[in-house]
Amino acid sequence: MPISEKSSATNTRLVVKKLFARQQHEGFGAVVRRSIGRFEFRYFDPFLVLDEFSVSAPAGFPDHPHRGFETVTYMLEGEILHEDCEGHKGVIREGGLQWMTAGKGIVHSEMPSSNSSGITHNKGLQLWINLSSRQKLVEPSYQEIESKDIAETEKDGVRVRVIAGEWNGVKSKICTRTPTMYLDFTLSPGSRISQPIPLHWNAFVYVLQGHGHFGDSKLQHSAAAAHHLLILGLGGDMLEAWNGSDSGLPLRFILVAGEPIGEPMVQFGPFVMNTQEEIDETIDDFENFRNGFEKARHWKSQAASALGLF
Ligand code: FJE
Ligand code: FE
Repeated sequence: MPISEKSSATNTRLVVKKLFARQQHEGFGAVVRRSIGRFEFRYFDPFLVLDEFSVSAPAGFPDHPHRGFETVTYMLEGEILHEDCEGHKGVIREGGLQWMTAGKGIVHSEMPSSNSSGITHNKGLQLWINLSSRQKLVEPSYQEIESKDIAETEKDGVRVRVIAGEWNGVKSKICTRTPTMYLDFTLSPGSRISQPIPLHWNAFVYVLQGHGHFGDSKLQHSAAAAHHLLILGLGGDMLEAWNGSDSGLPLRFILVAGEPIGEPMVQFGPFVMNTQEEIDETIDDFENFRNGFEKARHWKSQAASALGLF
């Protein structure tokens, strides 16, 4: 093979699966569009769930536990108040991010804040990322970033917000336990990207707004609009995406990639472990307030108390 041909050989990843995320009810009167984690698409190692959620007070996700993974909540509109049984509390505002490592155990509530009563829709994305067996029982921790502190750049009609990883030398402050890249792109009409993706990582696109084309502009590509999940095949290290709309609307999507953990996964609702035995232990720990769930014994969130829940 001539050297020039060899050195220019990058493989573009193609879309191998496309799913539309329908609305479903979850939590307490909340609406989610679940793409990863639904019956037909249980697990995309290391990703367990991707929900595009919408909540209007008094609905939300009152007191519930987690163990064995991380939740990443990225607000698109409005805000969410979170409180946990360890006394950690805060508001995730529009454009802001909470990266929560549940680890050995967290019980928390995620509800629209009371001063958001005028906001009819509090919308965002919640991604559940699995942890390797070595990290499942780490101490819980949080990384929180306000919108103004999220790394953002703009070039040739492309705006990128770097949630995790790096783009063109712009780095996110988030430290990922399971190696993850999470980018929020907005492409103005006519603009395009050629985006490197680590070779063996599982990767997907979720479209938030507008109409885009994804894949290889010469070989094969897929068109998609809002609420569609596109799974990218392996065997490539690049994604091409472009906004070919004549509508004049921007195209907004997230591109997420993660290093597969490659271990057995057993999920029971908000508990994700490696074996059924560990799930049984987890249920036992939760019911008896042990091994990470101690503080949940006498705890009830202010949000749940205010609503008279439980
Ligand atoms: C959960 C049902 C749930 N998606 N998106 C069962 F609704 C939840 C849960 C959420 C959630 C919370 C936010 Cl803020 C956003 C979400 C599901 O809390 F954890 C279980 N087990
Ligand atoms: Fe939660």
